[in-house]
Amino acid sequence: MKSKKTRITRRNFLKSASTAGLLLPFSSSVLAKIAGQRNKLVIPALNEGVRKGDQVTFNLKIKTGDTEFFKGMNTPTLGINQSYLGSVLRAKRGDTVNINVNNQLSRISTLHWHGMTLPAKMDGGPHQEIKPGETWNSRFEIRQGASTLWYHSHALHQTAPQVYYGLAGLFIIDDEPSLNASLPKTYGIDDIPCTIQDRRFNRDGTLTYNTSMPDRMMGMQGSTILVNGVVDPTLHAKSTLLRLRLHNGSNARTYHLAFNDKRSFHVIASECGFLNQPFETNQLRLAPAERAEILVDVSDKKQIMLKSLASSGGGMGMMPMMRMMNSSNEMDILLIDARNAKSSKYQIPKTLPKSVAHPDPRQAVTTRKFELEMGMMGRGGMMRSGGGMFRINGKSMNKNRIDFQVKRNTTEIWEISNASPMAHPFHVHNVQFKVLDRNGKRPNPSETGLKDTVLVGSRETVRIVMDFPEYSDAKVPYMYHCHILEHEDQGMMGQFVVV
Ligand SMILES: [Cu+2]
Repeated sequence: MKSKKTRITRRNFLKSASTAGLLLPFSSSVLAKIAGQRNKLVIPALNEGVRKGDQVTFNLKIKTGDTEFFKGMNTPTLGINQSYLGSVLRAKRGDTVNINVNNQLSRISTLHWHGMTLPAKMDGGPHQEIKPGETWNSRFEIRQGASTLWYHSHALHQTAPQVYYGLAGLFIIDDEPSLNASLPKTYGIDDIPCTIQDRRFNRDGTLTYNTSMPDRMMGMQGSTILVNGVVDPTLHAKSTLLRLRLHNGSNARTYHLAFNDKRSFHVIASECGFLNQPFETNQLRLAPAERAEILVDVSDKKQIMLKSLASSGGGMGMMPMMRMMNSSNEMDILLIDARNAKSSKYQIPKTLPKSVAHPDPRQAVTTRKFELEMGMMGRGGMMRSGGGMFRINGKSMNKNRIDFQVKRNTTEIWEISNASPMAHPFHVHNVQFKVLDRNGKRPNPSETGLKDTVLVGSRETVRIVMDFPEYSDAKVPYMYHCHILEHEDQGMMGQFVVV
């Protein structure tokens, strides 16, 4: 990915978005032929802010840009301090971060710190709109453990297109146990951020975002995979033991990750922290907004392809048409070329750092129920009148409606049921939760760490438990929502306050 200094005006950006529908999308293989070769994986710039003791200041600019995904073609994009996506922010538990976000777009935007525990007015959700030209200041103390969080636009009804065009980046949190751990931790060398996205391009290299009916129903998916904004990426491994921070930054696509030679790898962390111990597997499901850290042993110094396996769009029994739309073919994600890798001083550890206590379901004071619904039919096949196509507990998002109150410093169990014919990744702001069970069964070991997003399959009920921290604000709410961004924008979102 190369970026040009050329300023792209809002008019150009809008024009490319609006004419997109007139152009036929290219398949990724055709574009790969144009590119003629694989591209080096870009490691996003690391932004550790300006530090004075434990006070860290970040200055971020949301702006339009021009990105060369394909040789000789400029794609109008959005980015944070760069043309597409943002640099990787990094801070430590105990730091107070002071983030200035300047919006250089000619439309409203926001930046939400996804996975972060913080006061509601610092969250960067739909209630912290940044008007064109204005700067929003977000200041909070980092109180949670080591984790790979991210940040992205959360503008009401505009999140999906803004993230699609590039408003997202990673936010890494360190703590003493993680910094002292015997794990690969040299950024860009053996500790590699990987933001995985799928996009749809036109023949002229512009991005397509013309959501048709199926795109609105299933969420926007594309046939071209980007990792850190790079098409057909190759990671030239410098070490024989790699720690990949996998991040699904896609609007709607769930990946079923595996290597082409079926080699096993070790999952060491989920969204908000380390697992109790490394979990060995050869396949990992990653829904939109989910993250996982994995260790991959490439000491055989081969070239291996990280792929997403074909999926059947499971659980779509009642709607064959939608099942067809939702099923996905096998896709190449990232080629790892380990032929020149140097021997790592690390090995797969037996144990992992213990950063923070996990919530205890025995402490729960309340169990709340959430029903995810889409389409015209509500529960029991009753036709819905009003309320929109995408709902939680029968209601579409309304910025002026607070759905419920939570008491600070308490523990709650949330029971999320999905009556719709497709899976939805459910995300809760401000908390790190633990998955208790799926339809009464224990979750997969890769889901036993702290999380902020959980995929709820069709006709599945998932129970999660979480501690609500001490922050309270009777007026400014936190969000809970589906992280298929088109669903979120169309109303599959609600609001709670902590008092
Ligand atoms: Cu959804």
